[in-house]
Amino acid sequence: MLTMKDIVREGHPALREVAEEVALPLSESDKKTLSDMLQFVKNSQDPDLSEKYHLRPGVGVAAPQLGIKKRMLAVHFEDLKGTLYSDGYVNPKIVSHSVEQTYISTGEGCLSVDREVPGIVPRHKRITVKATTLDGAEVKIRLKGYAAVVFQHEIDHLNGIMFYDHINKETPLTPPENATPCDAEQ
Ligand code: SB7
Ligand code: NI
Repeated sequence: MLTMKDIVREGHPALREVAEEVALPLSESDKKTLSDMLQFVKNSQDPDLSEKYHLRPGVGVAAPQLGIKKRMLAVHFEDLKGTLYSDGYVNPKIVSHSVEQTYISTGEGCLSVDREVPGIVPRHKRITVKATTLDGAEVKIRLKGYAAVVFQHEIDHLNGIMFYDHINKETPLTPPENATPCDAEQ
């Protein structure tokens, strides 16, 4: 079982490297890693398990956060409409995105960052992602608002990008012109 001990923190090189494409079909060992990642995200949101194992709740995790330089991520969350996103994704690729931006009004955090970094993190409001899921299905998913933000945060980890890289240094709390918060309406 994965715990916070397995999560690498700022300073670990894997968080700043471009992760490698994963060979498909998934090897048994990659499949195990990805299903462990999904279970970790689920456990982190379970009140009993998160307390028992001191897990910080998170909506997703990317392989580089385990020090593994592979293009895999897992998410488990519901969007504001109640649609559940709960799967492992391999070689995800944003194939198109809106010009319009969005952001979470309270900013973002990261399991690999043990400090608060205030500031608006501008994201594409809509994205289309192609990926292969944990069970080997090739999918094309259209995401909007909060769900789009979560996938962009995770896909950034596969490219060595941290959420605070997107915060404007001069005006961290000023939203960009073409951006609306995704947590106000959806
Ligand atoms: C805020 C937090 C996350 C995504 C989008 C907004 C994920 C936090 C957990 N992670 O560090 C996963 O990389
Ligand atoms: Ni993160």
